[in-house]
Amino acid sequence: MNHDGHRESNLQACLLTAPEPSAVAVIALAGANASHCLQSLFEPVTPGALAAAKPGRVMFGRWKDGGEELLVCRRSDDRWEIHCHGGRVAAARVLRSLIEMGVSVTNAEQWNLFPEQSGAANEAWRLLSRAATARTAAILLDQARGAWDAAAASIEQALAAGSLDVAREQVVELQRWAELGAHLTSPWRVVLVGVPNAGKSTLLNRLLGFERSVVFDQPGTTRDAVTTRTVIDGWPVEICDTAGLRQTSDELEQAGAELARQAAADCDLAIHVVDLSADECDQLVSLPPRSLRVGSKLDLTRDVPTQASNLDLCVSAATGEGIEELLERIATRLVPAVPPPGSAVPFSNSCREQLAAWVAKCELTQRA
Ligand SMILES: Nc1nc2c(ncn2[C@@H]2O[C@H](COP(=O)(O)OP(=O)(O)OP(=O)(O)O)[C@@H](O)[C@H]2O)c(=O)[nH]1
Ligand SMILES: [Mg+2]
Repeated sequence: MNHDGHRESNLQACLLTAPEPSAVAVIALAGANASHCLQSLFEPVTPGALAAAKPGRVMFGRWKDGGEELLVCRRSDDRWEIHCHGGRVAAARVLRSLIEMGVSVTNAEQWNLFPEQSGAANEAWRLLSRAATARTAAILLDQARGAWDAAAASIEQALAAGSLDVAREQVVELQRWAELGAHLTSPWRVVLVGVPNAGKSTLLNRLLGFERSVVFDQPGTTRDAVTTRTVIDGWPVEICDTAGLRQTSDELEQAGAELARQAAADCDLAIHVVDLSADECDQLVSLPPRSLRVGSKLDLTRDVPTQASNLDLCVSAATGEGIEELLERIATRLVPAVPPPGSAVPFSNSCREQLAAWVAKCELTQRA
């Protein structure tokens, strides 16, 4: 309740910072009566009416419940931010005081940081905190700054004017970046498959630059799917090392092989590791359409390997030969083209739904 005995039902608050403890927590408060509400909860060191504070004004003072010293900042006429200690207790106390005043608390996923901007731009601002690399963040930042909105407006305008060809051209351009847009906050999945002892785990460790997977000279070492996140050419990638595939009656090994097959069927790129020093040719793996066949242990083969004609490239995880090229090949398979800076990229579910609707209107084919 506020001091007049009214619930501040038109006010909303949101914890803008991550719920984990940090140096500072930021809580937004928005609504026509926000200054009034804050006045009854916060006591500025320099006495004065919060309602008279200009946007941009930062005030130091005390939170009445608990007495914590903190800052409040007026962002606009009807928006304030409360910057308190970043521990869970401090942020929870501020939120509790607001709830007791009747303020409703909104999930950060629904909060529009910049109400004057579009829903898509606000969504891009929200997703930015989940971008794993500078490269994906730059693409999201373009969308937050209006790249998607500009493309959307232009397509709607063309459709409204009946210029189907103009709209179609722009929609096709957006379709080009749909897959990239789906990976701005979640990594591409790359899976290493092959027979036991092919050198998958050694290759994983070499690609990562540290010892993640156990390597041993006996076939059947890796029993589980071992997943690790990394960055390749600025793109977030999750690499999965798997159990070797071979005919076996060992149930444990079969379970590992089943996991490997599932991972290979459900990935963005499968790397089939083929041991160049082995006698038999490995035919056990059925690969998804997007795959690379990589010859391993190049250092052990003196002559040009006979299997090399079926392979995309050969590497030695032991010496590092071919590894840079493999990394480049992985990057270009995952992201064959990069949108120029400032391009619109369908980055969220709502963008993808909007794109699908335009595709239908333009009588284009939906891409998977
Ligand atoms: N000389 C040489 N040996 C390698 C290379 N890569 C792997 N090896 C060796 O090959 C053996 C098997 O390597 P792993 O990486 O464990 O093979 P894997 O495919 O993960 O095997 P499983 O987990 O059993 O399926 C080990 O003794 C490695 O040291 C390489 O590039 N050169
Ligand atoms: Mg292994």
